[in-house]
Amino acid sequence: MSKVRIGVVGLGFFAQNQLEAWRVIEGVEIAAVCDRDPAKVEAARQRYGVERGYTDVAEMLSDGGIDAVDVATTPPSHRAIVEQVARAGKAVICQKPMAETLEDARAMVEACRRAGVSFTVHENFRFQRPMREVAGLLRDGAIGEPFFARISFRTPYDVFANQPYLATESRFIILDLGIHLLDLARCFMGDARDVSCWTKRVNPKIRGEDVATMVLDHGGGRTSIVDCSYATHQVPDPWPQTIVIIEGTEGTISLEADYRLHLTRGAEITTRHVPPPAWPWSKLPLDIIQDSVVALQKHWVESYLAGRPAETSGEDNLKVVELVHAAYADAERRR
Ligand code: NAD
Ligand code: 89V
Repeated sequence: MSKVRIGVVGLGFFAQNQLEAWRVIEGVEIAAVCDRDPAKVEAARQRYGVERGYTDVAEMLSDGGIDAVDVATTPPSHRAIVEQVARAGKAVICQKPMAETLEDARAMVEACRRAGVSFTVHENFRFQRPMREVAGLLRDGAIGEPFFARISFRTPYDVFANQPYLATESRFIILDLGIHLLDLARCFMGDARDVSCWTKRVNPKIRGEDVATMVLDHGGGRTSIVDCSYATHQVPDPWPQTIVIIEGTEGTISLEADYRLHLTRGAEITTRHVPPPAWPWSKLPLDIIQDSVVALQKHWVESYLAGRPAETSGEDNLKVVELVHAAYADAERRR
């Protein structure tokens, strides 16, 4: 069977993980790479052995020979590129956040629906190995009916060193990082119908908020707390690990630092170590994120070949984008 031919657009900091991942996944090939910066195109062509390189998405699409486009550019460009790819009739994967505004996100989902192309958001946190384990325990009923969750990501890590654009955005932590955690909350507790939110900027050198606390109502008395901070003094720094606690009618699941997963039922506790598998390009401590990229892209290939939407389809991810904007609106109202 012929391979699925991928065109990767945006060859910056994070795309390197996506390119590495495509190379180890069976049944796909990187058919072309594209970035508006010609030096990045040349570097990616050399490094990943890709014949075709472009500085313009339209040119890449009109040359054909591509089944799907993997968009790894920064958010302001996402809508235009996704709409362009949809018009060309190709499947599209787009990095999170799908868009900066709800209006753009809705338009993107609609454009893909109208064009009849599959649209997936690269929302990878739910594909982290420990998160798959937590979801499996919940699915198996290991803690009965979950009624409370806390999903927490707190760090002093200097995220602006690799992603300087994050320091100048008026909205930072919820849109960039909280979005992953809100998706995890949905994955574990079901869709949320309401969110309350408090935000704060601690770092005076950045423009947006770097601390957020959100409380979600999942219906039926089920609640979760989603909290994140890039301003927390903590040694050792857990970045980029997410800490999870889920309480249920029959037990508690707790994912602690260093991938220690505890299951408590009554007076009994069992503990397992669930670190991510290592890949040749894994670089601690980002290995947890790097492996989740492989897992998401593998899932995408399976879904694409089976003709079904991926778990993180555009339509599904719209619910996370809605939560992000509801959280900002609530935080604004309180201020
Ligand atoms: P970056 O600035 O390092 O790279 C973006 C690249 O896109 C640049 O090389 C830029 O030249 C190129 N680009 C921008 N607009 C373009 C256009 N219209 N046409 C062609 N090329 C264009 O950014 P980054 O930090 O790699 O972030 C990229 C995306 O990845 C963002 O959406 C970010 O939120 C996401 N990200 C996701 C994760 C994750 O774990 N899922 C982690 C980090 C970043
Ligand atoms: O998703 C992000 O933008 C990254 C992280 C490494 C936390 O995944 O900052």
